[in-house]
Amino acid sequence: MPENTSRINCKVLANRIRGHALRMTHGAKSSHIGGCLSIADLLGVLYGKVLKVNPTRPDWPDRDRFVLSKGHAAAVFYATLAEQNFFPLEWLNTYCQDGSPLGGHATRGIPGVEVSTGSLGHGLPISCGMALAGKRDRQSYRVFALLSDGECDEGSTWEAVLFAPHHKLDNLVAIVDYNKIQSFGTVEEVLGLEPLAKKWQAFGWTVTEINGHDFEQIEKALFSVPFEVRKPSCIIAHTVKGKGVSFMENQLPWHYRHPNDEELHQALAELGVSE
Ligand SMILES: Cc1ncc(C[n+]2csc(CCOP(=O)(O)OP(=O)(O)O)c2C)c(N)n1
Ligand SMILES: [Mg+2]
Repeated sequence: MPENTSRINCKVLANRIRGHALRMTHGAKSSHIGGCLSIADLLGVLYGKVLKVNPTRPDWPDRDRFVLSKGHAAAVFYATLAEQNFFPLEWLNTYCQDGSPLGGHATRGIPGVEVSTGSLGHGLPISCGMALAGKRDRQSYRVFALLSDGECDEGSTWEAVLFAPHHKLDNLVAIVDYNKIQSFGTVEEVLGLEPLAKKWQAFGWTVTEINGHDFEQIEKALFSVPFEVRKPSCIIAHTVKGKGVSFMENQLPWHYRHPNDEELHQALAELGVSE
């Protein structure tokens, strides 16, 4: 079975993609570095170990599907795909520049990107469709959707949360990046979600809560899916927006701000990656 051939240590991968995302948002003067850094460890494990994908054949029919529902975190997603050889690393230098294939939100057509996302609240509904198609076609692939906590404010997300258990989609995994911050305020200030796990459970999902920066916990959860047969799985990952860069952690402005020269230098030094 063709699978990802370029597997590297998940922690190393997570650190590298943090470095790329910092350089990309600095170079493009673009937003969303905070929400990129909160999912780097999840992406490191997903692409380093879990997903059955093949960069030389991105449309391999049996591949697992990954949907970055929080499509504004495109920089770190593109960095992951480039590190995994879906396309050349050099493309990352063109991020958000005129004529580049890589825009500021995840875009279908770029090798490894299943769905265009960025308009929040669509990733889980689309993932439900993919999972239902897989069941009906008797395919073995799984569908992993990575959502933001902000997307749990949206009705379309909750329609999908209702839909998946009804259709017994145990090939579907929703991962919530619960970094507790949205664009202009904390989740608690904007629209509180608690008790979040109980809400997903009440809709019929099997739920586990993890520290989304603890590699053992991430791996254990992702290798245990489906948690129950005939039920979709939800992983609520408690994360830190801006994780890995001291002055970005839990700081609201880094949803929109890009690092200047000095901040980039300091951030890369903290991560121990080259300029
Ligand atoms: C439907 C929709 N409404 C508004 C936006 C603008 N927007 C971009 S990111 C964001 C919220 C950021 O918070 P969250 O969703 O929690 O993302 P994260 O913290 O993971 O970056 C919003 C409202 C959007 N992309 N799509
Ligand atoms: Mg958030």
